[in-house]
Amino acid sequence: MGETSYAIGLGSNRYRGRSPRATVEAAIEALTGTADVALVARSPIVDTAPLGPGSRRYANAAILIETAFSPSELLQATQALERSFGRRRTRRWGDRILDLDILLWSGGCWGDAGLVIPHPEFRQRSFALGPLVAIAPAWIDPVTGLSIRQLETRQNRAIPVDRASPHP
Ligand code: PH2
Ligand code: MG
Ligand code: MG
Repeated sequence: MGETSYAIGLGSNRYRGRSPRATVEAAIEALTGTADVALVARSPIVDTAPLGPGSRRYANAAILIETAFSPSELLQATQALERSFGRRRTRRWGDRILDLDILLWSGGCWGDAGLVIPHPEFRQRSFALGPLVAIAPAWIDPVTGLSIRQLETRQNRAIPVDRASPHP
């Protein structure tokens, strides 16, 4: 009743008392271990090469959740969790203890000063699409009209999404 689904991408590539993989595991438990957020599905945690200036490999995963939170409320919750794990905002794409990105939501598109859904770059990132395809292959990206499976296939073949037909 009034529940909304979201896909969340998780990433970690810094040790802080525990490994990136254990950090991602703990973050999934922390985010979904409350009455406000229910875990629907989770991907395996994968080990990925850093995209951008990061110096260490990442542990990445994706989860599907259900919650009555609006996108803004969920962003507040995910940012509070990032802070509680010790995240400090430094340079864009720098190494991070915990990154929680709202990738998709069942309401379609959202955009305000602090948050854009779908995540503007998830279609180009195999570390987001790989975990996502494990939990939501048939979810339709409202921007391109393509399913997550189609986006992941195209990403692997390196066909730019903006040249891909939405109705193959
Ligand atoms: N996140 C970034 C930048 N680069 N690379 C990998 N492999 N995984 C990530 O989660 C990641 C990244 C910015 O959020
Ligand atoms: Mg990110
Ligand atoms: Mg982020």
